[in-house]
Amino acid sequence: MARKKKATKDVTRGGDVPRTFNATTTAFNYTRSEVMIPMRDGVELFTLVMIPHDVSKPMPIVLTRTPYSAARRASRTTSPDIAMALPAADEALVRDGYIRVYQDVRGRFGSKGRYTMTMPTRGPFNEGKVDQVTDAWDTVEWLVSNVEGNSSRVGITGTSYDGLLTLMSLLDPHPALKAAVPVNAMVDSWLGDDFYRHGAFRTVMLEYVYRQTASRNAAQGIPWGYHDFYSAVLEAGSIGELGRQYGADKLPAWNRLLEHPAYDDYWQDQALHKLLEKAPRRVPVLTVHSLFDQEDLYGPVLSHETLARRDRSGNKTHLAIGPWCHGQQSGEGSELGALKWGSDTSLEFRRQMLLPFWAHHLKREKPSEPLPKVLAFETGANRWRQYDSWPPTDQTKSAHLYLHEEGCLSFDRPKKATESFTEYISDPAKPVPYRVRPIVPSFGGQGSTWRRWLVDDQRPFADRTDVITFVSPFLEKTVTVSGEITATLFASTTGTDADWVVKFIDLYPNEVPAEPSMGGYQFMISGDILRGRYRQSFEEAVPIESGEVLPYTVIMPHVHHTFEVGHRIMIQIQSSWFPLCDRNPQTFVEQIAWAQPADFQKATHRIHHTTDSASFVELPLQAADAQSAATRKSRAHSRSSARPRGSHETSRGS
Ligand code: PG9
Repeated sequence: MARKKKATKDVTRGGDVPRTFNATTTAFNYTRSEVMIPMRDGVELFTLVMIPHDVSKPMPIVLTRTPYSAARRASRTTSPDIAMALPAADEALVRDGYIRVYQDVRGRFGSKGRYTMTMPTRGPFNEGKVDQVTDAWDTVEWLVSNVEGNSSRVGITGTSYDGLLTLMSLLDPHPALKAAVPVNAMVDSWLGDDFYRHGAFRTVMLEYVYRQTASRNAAQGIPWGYHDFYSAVLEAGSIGELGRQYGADKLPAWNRLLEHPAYDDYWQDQALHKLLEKAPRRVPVLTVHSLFDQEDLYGPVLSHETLARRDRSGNKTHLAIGPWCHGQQSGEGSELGALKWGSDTSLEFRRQMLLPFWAHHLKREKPSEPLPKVLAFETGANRWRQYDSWPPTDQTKSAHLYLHEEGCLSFDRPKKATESFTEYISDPAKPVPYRVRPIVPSFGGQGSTWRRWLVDDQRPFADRTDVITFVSPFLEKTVTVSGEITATLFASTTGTDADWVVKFIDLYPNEVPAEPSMGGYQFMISGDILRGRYRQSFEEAVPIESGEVLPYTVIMPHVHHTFEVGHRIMIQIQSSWFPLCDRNPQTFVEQIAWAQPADFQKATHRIHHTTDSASFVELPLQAADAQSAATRKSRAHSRSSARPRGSHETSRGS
């Protein structure tokens, strides 16, 4: 006789959590799989594959490789809709029948293996058998062989670090790789992306390296103990000391950055625009560049130039330039800080350029009109323009805008033969802030507005005695600048080293009726720093001869901007940009990262404006503007020129 099971009221026995529980996914319009893909050295990489249902044809794959967690990119909600689980910009892709794949690079998050930050390609700085080039190759091979329903056509894309990985996949592209979209890619991190800006160290990188390498999962942020990053960096003294205080001297990636202050073989061997020179030029590439990218302002244009030069067919290389901060092309793009562009430029780019590019190369759907080689948003005029090349040198003429006495700017060369300079005292104890304080730590800080700092109003700095300003008369005609600008400063210092920061600014009319808060706004179109010790060669630091008038060439980020009638052009010059960049002690020392308190000395700097030492900014002006600049040459360059009639018609954001 079967024994009767004793009834129990105990609800705690097995606990409430079953050993296995599979959620019902019948309503889901996609399959999400997590796979470990083996690389050639046996290391397995965590990969998330999102396959939309209800697509009858084989589907192309769009892959992103990242150090920032694949799982986080594809787990937004528990909705049955694939688009709800993915970043917003992926919606159009998955609706359109693409398989979306995200992968953690080796040593990060779900992937096995060891992480090396911005791992150099195989060579003197990586003696192993694998790198991001082989990992991309092995991943594509696995995906086309194993993912159900794929069409054997793969595209790769990513922003910033993921953009660097995108470009690396082009160094030895798998045959199934048919298109690439590097966005805001870090390409040359000494010249101007992320780690250095022409020799000046970007202190914000401490925060980045710490988060990236203190743990596998980016779980640890720096315990700053400061709301104002300015004070944190200033009080530490040197950047080496700052890192040491937070234990970063135990992080190999941090030490590597400080060990290579000059543009040595470590940086040059990794510079992707140089590596791409030797790579096969087979894969169509759409490069995306943001005009106000607070992190990677140089890379995209540099790598595009190499790719375009090496594209013999002339039809595999495209460039999109938008009025965005880092990564903004994938979000909402109708404004940045106080600047309004009049429409959602990010959406326009994705619809007009990105999706047709993928469709053309991954689905073989020809666009109704050939895609422009260059699609560039012109700030100021707030419109998209198309060009055959970037910079559009066939449409521009170089013009020199000279610095003059009494803070004037003009296309005329100064006439004075001697003794004409503007002088300021640069005190490392009171460096010029790059933003209005308090400056909340960039990446991790609560309430940080780091993403939009490049468009901050520069007015608060113009009044400092250690920031000198030069202003043009009110413009009577529009002036359009397209391409790279450089400043040549003839400067002298009482110190033996110095930094030179040049900011190129659109000075708004005193009143802007359509948007009163923009009256007198100082909009920095471009700006950069040169560490004076690298004036002769980026590869070698040499002291400055105290008191000597020497030329310094400050290379600045590309612009595509129209100064409207009634606006003025302004140049600001200063010798610190803190704590965006570390302080120059102004006394020559071998290692600025480890400068001692006594090395930081006040110095008097002079910017000269005589006929022979005529400091100027070189501008690529659109041809018509260059002509009218030439005819304006003989006009007076008085700062007090009357405001022209009609300046109230200045339009913004329309
Ligand atoms: N700009 C970031 C970065 C890339 C590579 C190295 C260091 C920083 C990024 O957004 O990925």
